[in-house]
Amino acid sequence: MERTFAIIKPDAVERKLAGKILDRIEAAGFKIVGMKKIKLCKSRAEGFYYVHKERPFFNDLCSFMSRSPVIVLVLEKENAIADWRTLMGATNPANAEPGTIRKDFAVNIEENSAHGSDAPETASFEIPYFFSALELV
Ligand code: IDP
Ligand code: MG
Repeated sequence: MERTFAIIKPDAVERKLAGKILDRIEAAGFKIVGMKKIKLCKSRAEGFYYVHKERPFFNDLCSFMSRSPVIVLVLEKENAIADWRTLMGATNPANAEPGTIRKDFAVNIEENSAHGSDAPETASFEIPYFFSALELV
């Protein structure tokens, strides 16, 4: 079993798409082991995305991620990291496969509805950034 970290981003929560995305997560065989709705402040978003701090979109990205609530999740299944990225689709919805979350719901390359860890080391940073062990059940 593997765990990954996911976010239903502000654009999706604002448009009341959280239920549809959670339905896809469960239908794909993920177990939701952690879930909460939170509002990021700008500095917490900056800490989360620190690997992108030199990128030109960093400031806009952190403003977007902190403008309204998100739903943070820990998802468990075999091959969870790769399978969640497949279910989300490509970063840019214009390049995402049909039937993926980003193809169906994303507004654009920034407001792309969902986040997923890209590797085990990333998940090991991202999960404890938002959850204590006691919150994972
Ligand atoms: P990922 O979310 O598919 O792993 P990353 O390259 O890690 O993509 O980028 C993190 C987030 O930054 C993206 O999900 C998206 O919200 C935003 N982003 C990535 N590239 C761009 C860009 O070229 N312009 C604006 N925002 C971007
Ligand atoms: Mg990424």
